[in-house]
Amino acid sequence: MTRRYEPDVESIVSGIMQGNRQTLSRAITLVESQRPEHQKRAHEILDRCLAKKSHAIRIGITGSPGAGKSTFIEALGEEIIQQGLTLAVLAIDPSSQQSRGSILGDKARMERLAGRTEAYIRPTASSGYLGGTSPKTHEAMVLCEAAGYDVILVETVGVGQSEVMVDTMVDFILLLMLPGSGDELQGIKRGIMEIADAVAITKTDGDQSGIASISKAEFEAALRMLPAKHSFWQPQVILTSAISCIGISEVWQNISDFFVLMREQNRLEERRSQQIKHLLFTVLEEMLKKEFYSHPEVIRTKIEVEQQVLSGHLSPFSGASLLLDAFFTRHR
Ligand SMILES: Nc1nc2c(ncn2[C@@H]2O[C@H](COP(=O)(O)OP(=O)(O)O)[C@@H](O)[C@H]2O)c(=O)[nH]1
Ligand SMILES: [Mg+2]
Repeated sequence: MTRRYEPDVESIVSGIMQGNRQTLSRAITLVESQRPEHQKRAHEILDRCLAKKSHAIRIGITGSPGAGKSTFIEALGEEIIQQGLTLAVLAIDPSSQQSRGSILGDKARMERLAGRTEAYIRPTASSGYLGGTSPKTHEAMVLCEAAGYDVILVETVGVGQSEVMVDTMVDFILLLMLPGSGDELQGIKRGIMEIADAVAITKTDGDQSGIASISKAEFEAALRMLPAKHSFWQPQVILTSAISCIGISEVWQNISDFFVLMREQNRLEERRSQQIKHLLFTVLEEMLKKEFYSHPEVIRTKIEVEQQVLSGHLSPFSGASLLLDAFFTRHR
């Protein structure tokens, strides 16, 4: 049997830094892999890539399925390229867990962008995380930045909790909302509004334009009620249509204005430091959890403790302590 050729860390890192897309894709696959030998190499690659200073800006594009995120990214991508910049898109689609269809659909939707040398598109299956963003997204972003892309766009589905995760890895969050979705503001969407740096109302073409301006007023009113995310920034509501190319350059201008202010006040670096610290502990917690549940002594004790807790012979607190003891036995 012939072994598949596995390039070493050195050549992967230099491939990424030279902007080789195939190598970049390969490295992202390594980062996403659960296999310990892949993880080890991925970490070595990440260490090397992090050492390279990047000037990239990170933008999260969030909204419900069907809000028009992929189509919008295609239009925004064209605008970004026109400005003489390059971009990487991490398209995360939670529905892709059930079928690969939606991923292929997304790729087809971003066909024009996918054909451009200035753009790199990476559709990613979510690995069981709400909304699809995970620490792996952060790691994939680091790799894209080492490859020299100026703008990183992360597409995520807005489902409550996942926004918090996205907020810890991007600089700017653009929330996409359909015209007439103002009533959603009462429920789950409120949390998303709180972390949005701008709201784009999508698909304001055809007979949607009337409803769209009502929605705009509703969103503006809602945003005014929320606590400020940044003292220097008031989120705007922008009417857009990716298909008729309405408001796209306005959105980009708004994003650019934000980054000018961020840089002027040295806030970008400060935010990045907070994000990297957050990542450290998120990853640490994941590693601990994995270590814990795969520890032979924990596996052995778990069922018994569980039964004792269920039968009322042991409180959940004492049960948890017992499991921790089991975990530490071999380490002591
Ligand atoms: N009329 C109109 N339809 C749009 C626009 N943008 C997206 N769509 C359509 O809305 C549907 C969902 O778009 P998609 O970009 O896949 O949404 P996503 O699930 O948020 O990524 C597709 O059928 C698109 O063709 C737009 O600006 N105007
Ligand atoms: Mg999509």
